[in-house]
Amino acid sequence: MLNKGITDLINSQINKEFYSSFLYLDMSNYYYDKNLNGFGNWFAIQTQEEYAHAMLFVKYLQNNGEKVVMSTIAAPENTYKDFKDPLAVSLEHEIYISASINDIYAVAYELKDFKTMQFLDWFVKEQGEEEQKSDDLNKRYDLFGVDARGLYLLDAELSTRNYSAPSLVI
Ligand code: OFO
Repeated sequence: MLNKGITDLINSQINKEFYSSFLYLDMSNYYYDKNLNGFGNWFAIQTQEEYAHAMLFVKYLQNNGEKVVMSTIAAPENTYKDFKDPLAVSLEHEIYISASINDIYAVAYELKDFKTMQFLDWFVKEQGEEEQKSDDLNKRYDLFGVDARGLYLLDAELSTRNYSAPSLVI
């Protein structure tokens, strides 16, 4: 069993993770539509990762005998003004998700819910890596993406990214 406040926050986090998956699929679609298939691939893998995160939170509630409550996933805005825009939006989004996980952590800390804190430790680290990865992509785009040749090479590099399942097993 978990505290009701923690259960509610995790249910809300499940929705945020599914929204993240949805948002990144939208970005992937945007790039495929522009024939930037490497960027499309990079975001398609982000989509898979976010889906896997949502399912880890689902499993955590199930393992603790708590009810999983599904709620409506909002539609992404889908108004990208240029090739850089999804990269900037995704960095902002990762920062928002990190703050959301930190908020759950803070409540678990208050409640001395060490089990949830231990579960969230993986996500705290993962978010640090996600922010760094996204920031790095933004910076590389600024350096190389502004001329056609650089954009072509960066797109080719991003097409080599493969999916690997989360290292957390619960
Ligand atoms: Fe769910 O990993 Fe980032 O957002």
